[in-house]
Amino acid sequence: MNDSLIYLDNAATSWPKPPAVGQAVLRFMEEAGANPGRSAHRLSVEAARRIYSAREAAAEIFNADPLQVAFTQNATLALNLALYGLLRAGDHVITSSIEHNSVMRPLRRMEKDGVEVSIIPCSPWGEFDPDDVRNALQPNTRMIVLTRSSNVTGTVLPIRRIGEIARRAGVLLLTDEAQTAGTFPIDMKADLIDLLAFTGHKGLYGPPGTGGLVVGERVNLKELQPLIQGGTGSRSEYEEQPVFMPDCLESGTPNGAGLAGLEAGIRWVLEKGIPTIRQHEMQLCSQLMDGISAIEGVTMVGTREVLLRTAVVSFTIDGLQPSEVGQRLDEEYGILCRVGLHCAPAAHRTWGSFPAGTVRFSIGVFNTSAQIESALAAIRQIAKRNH
Ligand code: ALA
Repeated sequence: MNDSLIYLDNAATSWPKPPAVGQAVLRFMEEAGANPGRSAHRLSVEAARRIYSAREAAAEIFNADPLQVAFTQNATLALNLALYGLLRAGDHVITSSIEHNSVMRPLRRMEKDGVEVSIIPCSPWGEFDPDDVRNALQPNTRMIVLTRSSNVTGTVLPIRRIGEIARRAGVLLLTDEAQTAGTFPIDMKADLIDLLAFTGHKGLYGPPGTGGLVVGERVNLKELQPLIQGGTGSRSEYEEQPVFMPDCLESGTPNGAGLAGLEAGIRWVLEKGIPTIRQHEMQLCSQLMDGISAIEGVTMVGTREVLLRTAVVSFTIDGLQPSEVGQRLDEEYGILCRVGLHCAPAAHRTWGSFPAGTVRFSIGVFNTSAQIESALAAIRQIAKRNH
């Protein structure tokens, strides 16, 4: 690891990972590298056992049951499985104006195929009124799909209140937890979530290529059309896809080594405790926001209220393109962040930062207060040089 780097791109993927994650990947390859659930020999059984153990860990962190967890390669695939799996022409779906393209692009495509889409606006200050969702309900509304937290500004949406609205209306609630799994308390049952999409490589500190869709009991599996069909190692005598979880959504050889790493990441997060992780990240986030708001010529976007956000801070510097700022931060200061539109043009329109985008710092558990001070000093210098 390069200690001189300051990594502030944890919303894209977390780095570094706890050492246990890489060790678990290697152990899987060396000790259980066979194909799980396919063969009956000891290595295959061991691979299946380790993947089930990862399923238990994922279920624990979201308060679900292990067999409700279908692993995918990322949150995008999980969201696509839920959206394409359940929405049909003539259905209506409600979403927000701060979604990532992993939600917006499938919905825009499905609109062309006859799915009706309502987009509930979030204010530039992060206010999102659950009553607007309630008022948008129609007799043909099938689903509400919402990110829990904007990947651009960290703004958190009131998922539990929307869950209550969805339950009362008999509508499914799908949440995008790409930014919140591992960084924010999530309880599938208490939050009244029916489908929960997560990625493994951000706040859960697993390897890239891991994630999943948690499918709650209100989802009728007979209505959930699998996007991908194929070998599952189960019911091999049938040429039709099984209709039970997780096999209905998990075709083909899984990423066993990655999932072993994901389990290690989740167990590490569980042991540290999400409240402890969140407190650390939000302390640094406050330090960053206080510092940035005191710099002349620098404008932050989104809400400043720490209770209503995750540790993602977006800003612009007068007279400079975000890409120029990002390049200077990297080349001159060794500070790594993400600039531009963050695959979320709708969100940037909401925050008023479209089309140029922003410079985004996203904090992880391994960042320190001293690193935030260095990042602030760098922004001060860049902003000053530009005046
Ligand atoms: N969606 C990820 C991000 O916000 C990749 O950077």
